[in-house]
Amino acid sequence: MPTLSPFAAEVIEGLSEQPKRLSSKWFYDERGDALFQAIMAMPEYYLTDCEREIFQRSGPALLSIIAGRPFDLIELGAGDGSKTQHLIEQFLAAGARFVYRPIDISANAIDLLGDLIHHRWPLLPFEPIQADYFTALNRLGQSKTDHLRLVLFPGANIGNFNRAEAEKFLRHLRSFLRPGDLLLTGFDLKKDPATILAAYNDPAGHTAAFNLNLLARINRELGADFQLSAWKHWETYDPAGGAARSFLVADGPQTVHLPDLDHSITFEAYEAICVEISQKYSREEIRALAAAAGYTFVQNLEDSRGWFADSVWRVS
Ligand code: AVI
Repeated sequence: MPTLSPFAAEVIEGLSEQPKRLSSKWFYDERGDALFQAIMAMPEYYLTDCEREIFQRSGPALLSIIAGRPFDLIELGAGDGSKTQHLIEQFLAAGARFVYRPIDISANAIDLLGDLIHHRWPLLPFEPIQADYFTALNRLGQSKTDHLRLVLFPGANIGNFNRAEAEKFLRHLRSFLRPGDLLLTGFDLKKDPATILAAYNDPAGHTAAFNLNLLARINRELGADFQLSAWKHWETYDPAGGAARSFLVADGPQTVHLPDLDHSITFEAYEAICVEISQKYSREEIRALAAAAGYTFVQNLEDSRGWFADSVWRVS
């Protein structure tokens, strides 16, 4: 058997489990990126607007926590950096001394962001790192600077881990930071279940297309023969636990072949694959997570509706 790529290995492992599952981290190929942009632009997906509002007005609060020290503004998964530019604008207007260090695995995203930053603020120190988060943080850990670090992990990406995985990720992140460094993490807050469900169950079908693209990607990259029309997007929200879950449900019994991997998978009628968890938090749960992962809670920066929190923690 040839050595499997990480994608192939995870697909086979997840689809061999009971219940079947796939990780949402594989959503983001080129088509998935475009579909996620469409999701962020739709009216039901409130998360992006909430966080933009927070970033538009949180510069002074963050600068008062930083208390005049020079700092590195490190952004995990910077993408197009559009929300962070609101913070940069406020930081520069207040005369703050900082270096902008976005981290992104995509060279293309870093290049586009670089063009934009150089055009808008030619004098802003800009030192991007093209790598995965932990490789980049490790590299930063070896640099000699005595700057304080303000690490941004925005966008409710933490919600795509379950509670135990989130704690493990945040602990690991802390191991690359120094006492006194700051972490800002975006959390979608628990709210009216109807509002949450609508954000993941839009009538235009963008979320369904986004989720189905995962099966299409398995077809494209692993030579499988999923029939996309035989799968239906199904969303649930559990208001007690706070998890929105996305499923793809088979509308009849079927066998999917992966000839390149010498593998096939059978599905019973109405068998479901869990493809994403989007965990929502209460304010109390955010504080508890900070403590469990080894941080001191500093402050929640919230939007005017109280739907989203960018929570600021200090490395204890
Ligand atoms: C990237 N992540 C925070 C999104 C979320 O809300 O869980 C992904 C997403 N899935 C469906 N819509 C958006």
